[in-house]
Amino acid sequence: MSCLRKVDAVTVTANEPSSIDPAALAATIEEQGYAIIPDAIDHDFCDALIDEIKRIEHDFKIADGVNDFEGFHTKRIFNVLTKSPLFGDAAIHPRVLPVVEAVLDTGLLLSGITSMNIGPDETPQLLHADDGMITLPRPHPATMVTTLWALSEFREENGATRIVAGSHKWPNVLKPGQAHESIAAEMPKGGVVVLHASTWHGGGANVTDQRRFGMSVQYVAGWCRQQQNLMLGLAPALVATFPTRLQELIGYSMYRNVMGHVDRQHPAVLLGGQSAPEMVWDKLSGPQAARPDRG
Ligand SMILES: O=C(O)CCC(=O)C(=O)O
Repeated sequence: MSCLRKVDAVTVTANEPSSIDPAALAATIEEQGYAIIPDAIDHDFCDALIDEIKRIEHDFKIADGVNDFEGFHTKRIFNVLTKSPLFGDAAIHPRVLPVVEAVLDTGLLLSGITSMNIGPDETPQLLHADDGMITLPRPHPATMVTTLWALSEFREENGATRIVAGSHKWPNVLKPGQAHESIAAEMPKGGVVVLHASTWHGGGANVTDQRRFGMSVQYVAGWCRQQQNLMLGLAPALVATFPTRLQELIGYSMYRNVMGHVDRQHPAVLLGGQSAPEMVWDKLSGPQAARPDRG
C-alpha cells in the first residue's frame, strides 16, 4: 500500500526502491508543483540530524514560535550551519541536490536551512508560497525550490506538510492563510518533498502526542537573493572548513562568470582560494575579439 497521495504520472511510492531520476522529478515538479522522494535519506542520517536538533535546541534555548505562521508549539532553528556542520551535508546531499539542480540549474545558491520541530497540539500553519514576496507576474518558472525533509515519519495526524497541488500555476496568489483544499505529504522517515516555491503549502496540525521532526533546505536560482543572509551569517573562517560545493552554494561562487564577483576576483579568494576567473567580459570581448580600430 502506498502511503503517498500523488496525482501525476511520475508517482514514486514508498514500496518501490527509488532510483533518483532528476530530470523526471523536475518534470513532475513543473507539472504538479512538487515531487516526493520517499527514501531519499538513510535513517542513520535522520537520527544524527534529530540528535543535533535536540542538542542545539537545548544549548541555544530555542523557544516555541510566537505567531500563527511559526506556530505556538513549534521550534525552529535558523542559521544552522553556524551550529553544526552536519546540516552542510544535507545541503549537498547526492540524492536531493541533483533534483533541485535539474529545476534551477547548477548555478543555484542555498537560500537557507531551517529545522521545524512540531510539537503536540500544534495547529495548521498558514498556507503560503515560499516565493510569495516575489513580484514577478504569475505563474513563472521556479526561482526558488524548497525541500522538506521528514526526519521522522510525516503523517497527516502528526503534522505532515499540507500541499495545494498545482497552485504554482495559478495566476493569482491566495491571501496568506486563506483556506484551500490540500493534501497531506505523508512520507516515511527519510522522505523528502521537493517543492516549486510558488506551490502553496504549510505545516499540518499535530494531533498526536509525538513531535514531528522536519527540516527545510531551500535553494534559489543563482541570480536571486537568498532568504537567509548566509554571506553575513557565516564567518569566512568557518566556511573555509566546508566542502567546496557547499562554499559555492553559500555564495562563494559566480553565476554566469559575473554575478557575485568581488573587485573582479572570484569570491573564493576571501576564503584563501585562487582567483583566476574568466569574466563574462573576457568571453564577450577578450583579446581575440579586440576591435581592429583600437591600437
Ligand atoms: O513544517 C512544514 O511542514 C512546513 C514548514 C513551512 O512551510 C515553513 O515554515 O515555511
